[in-house]
Amino acid sequence: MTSPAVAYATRDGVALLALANPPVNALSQAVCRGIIDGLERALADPAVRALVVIGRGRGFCAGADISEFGKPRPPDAVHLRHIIAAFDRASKPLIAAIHGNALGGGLELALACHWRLAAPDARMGLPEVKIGLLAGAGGTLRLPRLIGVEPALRMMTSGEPIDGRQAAKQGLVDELAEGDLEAAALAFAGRVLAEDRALRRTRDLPAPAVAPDFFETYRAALKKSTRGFMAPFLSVACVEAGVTRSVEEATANEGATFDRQLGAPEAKALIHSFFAERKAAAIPDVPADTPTHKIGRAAVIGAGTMGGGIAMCFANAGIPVTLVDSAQDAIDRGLRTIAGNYARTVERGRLSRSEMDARLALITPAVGYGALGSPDIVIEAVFEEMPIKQQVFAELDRVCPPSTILATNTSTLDVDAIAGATRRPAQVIGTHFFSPANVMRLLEVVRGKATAKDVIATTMKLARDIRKVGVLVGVCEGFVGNRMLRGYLREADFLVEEGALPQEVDAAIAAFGFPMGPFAMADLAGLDVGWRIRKGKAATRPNHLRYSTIADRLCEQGRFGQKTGAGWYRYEKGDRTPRPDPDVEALIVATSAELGIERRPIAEAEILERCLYPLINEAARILEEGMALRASDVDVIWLNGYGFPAWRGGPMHYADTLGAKVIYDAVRRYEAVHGEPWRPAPLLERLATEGGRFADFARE
Ligand code: T1G
Repeated sequence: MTSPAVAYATRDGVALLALANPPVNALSQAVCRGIIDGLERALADPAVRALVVIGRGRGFCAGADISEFGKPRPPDAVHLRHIIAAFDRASKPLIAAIHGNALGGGLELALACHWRLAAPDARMGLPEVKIGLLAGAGGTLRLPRLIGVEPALRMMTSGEPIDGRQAAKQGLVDELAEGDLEAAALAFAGRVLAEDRALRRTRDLPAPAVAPDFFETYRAALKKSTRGFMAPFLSVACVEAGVTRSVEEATANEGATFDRQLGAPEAKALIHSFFAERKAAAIPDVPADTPTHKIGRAAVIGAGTMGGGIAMCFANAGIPVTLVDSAQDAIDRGLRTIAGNYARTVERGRLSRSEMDARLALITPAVGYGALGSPDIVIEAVFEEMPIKQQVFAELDRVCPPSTILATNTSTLDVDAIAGATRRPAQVIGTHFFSPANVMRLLEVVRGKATAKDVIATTMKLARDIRKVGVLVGVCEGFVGNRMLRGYLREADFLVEEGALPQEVDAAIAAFGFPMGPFAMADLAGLDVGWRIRKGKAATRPNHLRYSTIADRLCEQGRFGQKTGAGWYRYEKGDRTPRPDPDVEALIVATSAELGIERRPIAEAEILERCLYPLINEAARILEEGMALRASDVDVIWLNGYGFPAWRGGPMHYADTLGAKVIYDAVRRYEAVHGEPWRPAPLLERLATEGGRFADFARE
């Protein structure tokens, strides 16, 4: 071993440098030191005529060790760039043998080798843009020289990898290796030596030619798809330098650009999200080795929009699922919607016809519970009414084997009360999907008072298996996401009463980075959904609290949003563009007059504070109550379920960038004007007083 993380061996005059830093061979300091020591040893050993770099375990190398970013480095630290420069100077053939992931700095290491072999299903990419960065160790210079500027930019600006077959087709790898990769690499080295091939330094390959306006055009197109992100444009600039300036200048420029971006808020936010998603999987009192149940078969009750989307999640993961509804026409409608969703994905070229058919074949329609059989999990997605849910659960409890997990997709109701309708509350859990369920990545996993740990562990694992981000939350009204949303929507309504127009509030929220503002979002979801819930609560609504009636008045006029062609906005036939409607403005102005409110111009800053600070304040309460395990979980929920701008890292990360004191002082200011709904959460007050961060909050 040249270091605890890199093994060194020789075979017939070829040195083997094996990266061994599980789970993903990230380029930690120990790995970097091991590579440099191994290279120097191989170059100094006259018996060694070539060197193969290979990864042990799951893959080749997932790039720089992200967990080391921002941490102090030892004075003699080995930087990846040093390794790349040493590879460039190497006088003996260097061959990279790739299986599994070769990402970021891992691919850059391979690009600095003279030749590359890969397994057909290897995954090669420069995903740095996903953590707000860019390739910083030669990737922006070397990848275009191998595969061309446009394919290279596509990989860098999307962050999406290509597999071994594509890489071979594009010239990124020189040979595909079926079977024993190490043997193939040693054989390849043998041929290189036998044929005395000239060393093929990627950096010395000719810079690919591009049209004079190529980069301008590329940047213009990128603007449309990467709102708010800087990193993709930095990659374009570095690739441009790589084909227009000298290798030395371009390399220095890339390094400087990378180092600057490493400290940028965008990178900090996206690196925070990277680890936040992985942390969300860890439940303090449910150890990682808690036994989980195999989910070999599922069932979904209710073939409506949510039920159909949930059934697709199982089929997409290869899990057979029975889709149950009470009437044939409801089933037929549900299946038509599912088939339509798949057909659109096929049209967009993101799924083959045969894959579509295979997934549809995994969905078995059924009327009534008779055909349920023995599913390992049943997810209920029926009407959002407690008596109906309890009746369904009582029936499922009666007909399903005792081992079956019973899950509810409720978005607002008390999971414990639903569990109470069964004799197996320990097997009952909430699985709150987000619409459209087959698209949205977020899954709020709701832990009931009695939910057993193996049921929690099984459901969290299932979330990963159906490619969702599972976040564990407690039972409270609206769980985490919707509970926080209430304050945001409340204030948006009040801002409109006080002087703003829906399009002004939406513009401010969109400028902050959300895909759309609260009013356009309400029109998309349908105003009648909220209206039904508000009407259901009218009798118990506290009279002393302010309540905005504008949304109700719109609904009384039949304005339910996009589905009726009019809501807060009006919509042209077949066009989803929200258009301000003078009738709505007139209704708003009349309502303000009725309420005796003198309308005033409202600044963007106030709109943002009034909409975002209630989110943060409510999240502080949620954390105190233990309804969320950690602040980063709240971020994962808002990033994956509510469109919070990724480059801001989520509401709690954003709050920590502003500082609790700033938010607390503003909340107090609004409390003085708007009263009780703005009462600061004790945690917010404490962090403001102590100068603490939500990121460091841990519940006693
Ligand atoms: N650094 C540190 N830890 C990493 C890591 C990395 N690069 N990649 C993964 N991990 C940890 C992760 O936190 C988790 O830990 C465990 O490994 C398993 O990961 C100059 C500077 C490789 C596709 O952006 O995309 O190189 O939770 O759960 O689903 O240009 O991890 O178990 O404690 O995600 O199978 C560029 C990031 C770095 C790749 C595997 N590289 N990683 O996915 O497992 S920047 C990346 C991934 C760079 C140079 C620049 C994925 C994966 P824990 P996992 P997975």
